[in-house]
Amino acid sequence: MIQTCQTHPYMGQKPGTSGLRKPIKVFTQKDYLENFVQSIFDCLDVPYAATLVLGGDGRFYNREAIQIILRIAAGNRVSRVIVGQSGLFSTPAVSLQIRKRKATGGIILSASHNPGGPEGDFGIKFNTANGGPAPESLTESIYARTQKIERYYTVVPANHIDIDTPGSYQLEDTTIEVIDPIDDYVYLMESLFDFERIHTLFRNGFRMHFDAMHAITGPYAHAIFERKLGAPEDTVIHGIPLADFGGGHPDPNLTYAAGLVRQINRPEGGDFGAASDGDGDRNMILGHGCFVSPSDSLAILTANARRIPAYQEGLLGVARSMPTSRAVDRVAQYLGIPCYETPTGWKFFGNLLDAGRITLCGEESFGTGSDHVREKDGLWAVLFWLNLIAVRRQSVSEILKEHWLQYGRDVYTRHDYEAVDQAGAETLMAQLRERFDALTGQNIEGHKITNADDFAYTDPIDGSCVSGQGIQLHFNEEDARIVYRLSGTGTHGATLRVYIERMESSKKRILGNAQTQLADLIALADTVAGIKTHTGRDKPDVIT
Ligand code: VG1
Ligand code: CO
Repeated sequence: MIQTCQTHPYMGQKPGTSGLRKPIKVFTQKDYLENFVQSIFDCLDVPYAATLVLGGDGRFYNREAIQIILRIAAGNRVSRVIVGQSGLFSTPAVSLQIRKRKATGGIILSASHNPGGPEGDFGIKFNTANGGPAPESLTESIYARTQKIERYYTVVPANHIDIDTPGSYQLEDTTIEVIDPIDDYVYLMESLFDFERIHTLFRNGFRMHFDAMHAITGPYAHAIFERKLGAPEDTVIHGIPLADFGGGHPDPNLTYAAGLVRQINRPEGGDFGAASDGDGDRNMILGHGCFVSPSDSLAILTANARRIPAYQEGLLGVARSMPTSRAVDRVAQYLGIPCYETPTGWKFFGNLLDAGRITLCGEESFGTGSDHVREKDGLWAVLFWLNLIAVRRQSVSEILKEHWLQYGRDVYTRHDYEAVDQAGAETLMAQLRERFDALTGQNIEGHKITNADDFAYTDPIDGSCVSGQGIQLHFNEEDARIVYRLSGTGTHGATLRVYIERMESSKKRILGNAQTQLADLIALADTVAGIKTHTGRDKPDVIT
């Protein structure tokens, strides 16, 4: 029943920061998905000997895509495919299954925080045997393959596998195992954190709201917080995964999860709020009347790791992506452990984790994780915070405040200009690059640019190099920095991200509002780069 189908390459099947993401209308074109998946198999050494893990965040087209991929896997005589029941798996849960089953890799169907539904986005990501996102070298090979592809292998007739019922199925030579996507993940979390202590916290009346944003973490969160940890039944909100995420934008930040923020900040709103994104790898942490920036969260988890069962022996080292604030660097220095600075994207942490150089890592974009899997992990971060609160018996804002008083505060903000004109955004970046020499040493409105560069990275483990990862203006005299980069996950025009930070150690100012504290640098970011001129926007779409 295996058939060879002729096909033609599509231009532009180039994976970005995290897999291939396109509007659903692009993905559903004839053979578009087939081409990309066959290109993955063409880049695997021995596809027929492979075990693959497969699942997605449940967005529109998830179910159809699963069936297509199963047939192509069978067409390529892949030995075994492990599928999450109903085609569902969170990104960290896929990472876990790949590692647990010693699989060759996994395919994740998600465009993460991008909206879904018939007008939204779809995405596909390949993870390798360590459970982490494919490195650049592999995504480049897959992309090169998509440019030449002339055929794919599939199974005809197009029999459907019953992915809703756990069990074992056969499609030609391929065994398909449909498994519960949640149990193993819950078990892993129990092995890392003190569930007994968190249970006691809830028993004593601690109130939390977790916003699953109608995305993949709903069922995981019900199982963990309400059933395992005894939190009240209304703890998880928007807990039913929907193909269009209820029309929302499943991105846990102050703009797209504003409802949760309002809820927590009401007088009786609760002690703790958290949210995750489309595919369950991001997290937002809120206390009553308080927001923990992801950069601060990484620093606080690092400083407190020894209080958590899984990390009580201490940390081997930590890493952060370049635009993430330097808060964690200060903690690493205090602890005397190495701290690495990597380009944006989780794939760059993989080698450091595999080589045992780091235990924790994170990004400013609401991503935090550890060596327990090879993806960032939203629920893991929430459980870490709960465990910490249970041990320290303090509120989120007390923990945050104490941290700042000890280490100083890297006051931080990110301004996103979404879906702006591509050419304008590229000109902005190009003009900055041309002016590094001229900018260095310049004093603009009382701020001295001590150095300007375009971030480049050499992987300390395999020596691979990447460049052009974002423009940094350093203001060393005031311990400040402005970073400009273009997003690699958007699907419309360009998205400009501007990251601004400055160290504040004056006790009087340490608790101030970030937008106010950084107002001078925010204005300077526009003066230097001409954001308004090049994007035509006078304010960002999202401020975090
Ligand atoms: C964004 C974030 C980056 C993150 C990536 C994938 O990329 O900035 O830190 O790793 O999304 O996250 P970009 O190129 O748009 O800035 V996820 O949760 O969308 O897989
Ligand atoms: Co995500």
